Amino acid sequence: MEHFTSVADIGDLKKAVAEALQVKHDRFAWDTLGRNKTLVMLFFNSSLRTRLSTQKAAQNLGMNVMVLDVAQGAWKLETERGVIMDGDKPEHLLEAIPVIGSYCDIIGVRSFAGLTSKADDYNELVLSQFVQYSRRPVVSLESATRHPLQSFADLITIEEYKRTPRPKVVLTWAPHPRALPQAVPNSFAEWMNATDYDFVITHPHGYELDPRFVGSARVEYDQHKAFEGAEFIYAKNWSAWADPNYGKILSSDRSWTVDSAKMSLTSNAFFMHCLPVRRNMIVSDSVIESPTSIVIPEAANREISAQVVLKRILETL
Ligand code: AN0
Ligand code: CP
Repeated sequence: MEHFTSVADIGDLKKAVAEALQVKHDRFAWDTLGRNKTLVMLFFNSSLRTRLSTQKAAQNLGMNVMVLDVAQGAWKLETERGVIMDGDKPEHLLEAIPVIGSYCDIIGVRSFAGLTSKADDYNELVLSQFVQYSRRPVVSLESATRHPLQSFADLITIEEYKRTPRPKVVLTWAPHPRALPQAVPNSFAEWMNATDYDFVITHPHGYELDPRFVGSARVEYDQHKAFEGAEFIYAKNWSAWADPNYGKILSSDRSWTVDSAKMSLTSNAFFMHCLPVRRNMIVSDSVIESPTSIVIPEAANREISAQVVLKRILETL
């Protein structure tokens, strides 16, 4: 594996899940593979899970890890090409990227969508510069349009918990007070479309995702109908993608919150969310605390997805 930025980089999903379960069975079996190799993780945005799970995964492989929070202590970085740098950003990505690359063997980058320019976000303005200029394998720690380490962990979790070979998996929009990117739902859709599951997306009108990510998924605007017979409910908020409302909140309708009444329409579905989650906006306390809530094992699998990705990259270095 050269870079890891989308489902296309992981190849055969059955093989990837089998490798993940092998790693999970004995995560220290490759503890010399990363000897004298360094991972730098660069965060333009906050993180709890990605930061800890990816660092843990790298340590399981014997790697050294350095973490830089761009907002705390580093120079503010200009990302646009051709600007006169007379503002508050003293350094350009074009210097910062090769400098960081000179100190490490693999670079992880988290850079969310700005939600102001759809073109910048969907052209992956920041991530693509790391791929182009770092001369190092780049691992997405959530980019403007995708969160593949999350989606891979989600897939592993569904494979562990599914009760039928082709479960009905429902991605549902849910309300949130702040505008959030489409990266998590885009990526989840991309990974689910690469499986043979029965995959359904439900959201209010106006929250249509980019058709390139929706792919062959069924879109059902009636959330109750979508939940019928579901075996997995995957909740997430996202802001609008369609023009002219890109990045905007169109609805904070709490009738879309996932609660026990809605879960009772499902086939005793497991509840999933990538976290962090706002309780009683996205999901009720009773659902997230119920025995069918698998958000904690889902988050735990972030260590496993990251370890498979780092292991595969290390095997090519
Ligand atoms: C981020 C998002 O929605 O993309 C990160 C999720 C992993 N969530 C928030 O900013 C709350
Ligand atoms: N799910 C996830 O990526 O969480 P963090 O934003 O805490 O890393």
